[in-house]
Formats: sequence, C-alpha cells, structure tokens
Amino acid sequence: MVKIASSEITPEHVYLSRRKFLKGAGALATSALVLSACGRQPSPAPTPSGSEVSPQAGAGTGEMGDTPTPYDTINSYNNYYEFSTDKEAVARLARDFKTSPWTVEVGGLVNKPKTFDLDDLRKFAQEERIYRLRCMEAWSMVIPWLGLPLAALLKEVEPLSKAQYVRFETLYDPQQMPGQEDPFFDWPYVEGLRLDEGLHDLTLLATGIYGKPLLPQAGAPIRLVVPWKYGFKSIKSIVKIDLVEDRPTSLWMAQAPNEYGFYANVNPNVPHPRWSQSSERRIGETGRRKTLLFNGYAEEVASLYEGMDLAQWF
Ligand SMILES: Nc1nc2c(c(=O)[nH]1)N[C@H]1C(S)=C(S)[C@@H](COP(=O)(O)O)O[C@H]1N2
Ligand SMILES: [Mo]
Repeated sequence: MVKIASSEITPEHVYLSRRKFLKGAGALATSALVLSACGRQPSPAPTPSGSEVSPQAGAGTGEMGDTPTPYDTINSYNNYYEFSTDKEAVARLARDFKTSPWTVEVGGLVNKPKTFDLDDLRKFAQEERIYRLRCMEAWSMVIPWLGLPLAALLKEVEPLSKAQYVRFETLYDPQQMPGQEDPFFDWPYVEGLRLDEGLHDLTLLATGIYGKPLLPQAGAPIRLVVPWKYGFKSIKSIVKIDLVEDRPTSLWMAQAPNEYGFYANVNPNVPHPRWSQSSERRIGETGRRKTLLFNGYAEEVASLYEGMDLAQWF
C-alpha cells in the first residue's frame, strides 16, 4: 500500500515552512510531531494540551491554496448532531463530554477481537496528515490531523476473508448527548466503508488536531477521517468497529437515502438533490472554490472505483 506523507498532500513549500516552524517551537511534542510526519516511529500520545503549536504555524498559501484552517475555527464550527444541529453551539454543549475512560470494541468477522482502551490506542504510531475536509453542505476546511491509519488497527484484529465492510458506531449516551433524544434520527450514528477503503492508507483514525488531543466537538477521543468522501462519513467518538459481510446502513442512509449514499465520494458532477456540488466555500475565505473530484485525492483513490458507474459513487 502506498504511503502518503502529508508532504505529498500539502504543497511542498507549505509543508516545509510548517516543518521549519515546528523545529523552532522547541517543545518535546514538536519533535514527536515532526517524527511522526516523517516516518512510523512510535510517538506515544497526542500532545498534551499545554504545549503550544501555533494554529497558523507556517501556513503559507500553496498552489492549491491549502492553508490550514485556524485551530479555533476548526473547533467552533462543527457538525455533531448528538449535541446540536447548530454548528456554533456544538462546542459549548459538548464541553463537559467525558472522553476518558474510553474503549473501542473491535470485532465481528475477525480472528482476534479486541477492546482497545486509550492507552492501547496511544501505542500505535501517530502520524500527522493535513487533509481537506469537504462537507456535503458545500463548505470545506483544511485540518492537520494526528492519528493512526485504520489499517494498523485492523491488522491487529486480523479480519477474516469473509469480511467485506467495516461498520463504525458512535457512543450512545443521551444523558451526555442531548441530540440523541431527538426521535427523528435512528441513533446511534453509524457509518461504514468497504474493507478496501478502510484499509487505504489515507483512511485515518484521528486522535488529535494541530498536535493536540481532539476536543469533544471534533469527535474526541477518536474519530474517523476519510478525506476523499463527504464529511458525514467521518464518524466521531467511535466506540465500536465491526468487520461485517453485508454493507452497513449508515444513520444518514436510513434517514434520507435519496440524499446520502453509501459511497459519498466527493464529486463535483453529481449534485445533491437540493443543491450543486460543483463549488464550495472554504471556511475563512470569501468567494468560492471549485470542488475537486474525490476532494483532490483522485490519484490516490480512483483505482478503488474502477469499473463503477460514476453516478453510483454517490
Ligand atoms: N457522530 C457523528 N459524527 C459526525 C457527525 C455527527 O453529527 N455525528 N457529523 C458529520 C459531518 S456532516 C461532518 S461535515 C463532520 C464534521 O467534522 P468537524 O465538526 O470536525 O468539522 O463530522 C461528521 N461526523
Ligand atoms: Mo457534513
């Protein structure tokens, strides 16, 4: 499997100037970050929130203009319906969400089912990946994630040959997540990937942003990131991962099958039933950008969909 470093995802000079900044920052966490961006050295945990990595570290504007979105913006404009449908209310409502202790139960069609606690998850090498995030609602951000490839976790449980899909589930706890009292949705939030999508090197289980542990509104303590798909596939606060034979039905597919498909690959040529997907608003910018096929990751992922009807990508 091809290893995609963040240096390949971000225009080189942006990445380099970012690295220069990181070197200058001096904190221990910094070297862990640089290491994890360069290789697979184990770097134990997401950086404690005390160590400062400036949100706008080295952020130049590259050829694609992929300036990382500021830390505070990333954490104050969130889709997280378990807390609120108001993006700007999520952070406040999620503030006291308990993210420790936490376990992720990984099972289903595997040889070695295992329940991972936070310490277990920290043992995986954490890598930095700067990815574009494109929401179905036609806005986007650029987020420097920290996390482990999903493939690394799946390898430990040894999927059986019968396994064809990966199914993910968010915590169900209406006492902490008031949005789950809303009977309109079939909670908990569920998402799924084809196994080969789940094993793709771009697919990340994120534990941090800008070298700091995820905040509750971003899906702490661990969430999925699939950068070539619409944002709703990137399920937050995961407690359960199952290898399954049949295609899982996601919360959104159950809710509105004509608006939310299983694949949900970013595609400027397939409009949402109620609006065009040909352009997007990059948060923090005025004007609009053209939406890119597979959110700009076609080179890495197009081969996964060879022979598939383009309309089906939805
Ligand atoms: N559990 C859960 N995961 C979720 C959502 C949600 O409401 N609940 N919203 C999704 C949507 S629509 C998007 S665009 C992204 C937003 O991630 P962000 O708030 O970190 O930008 O999270 C996705 N993951
Ligand atoms: Mo979204």
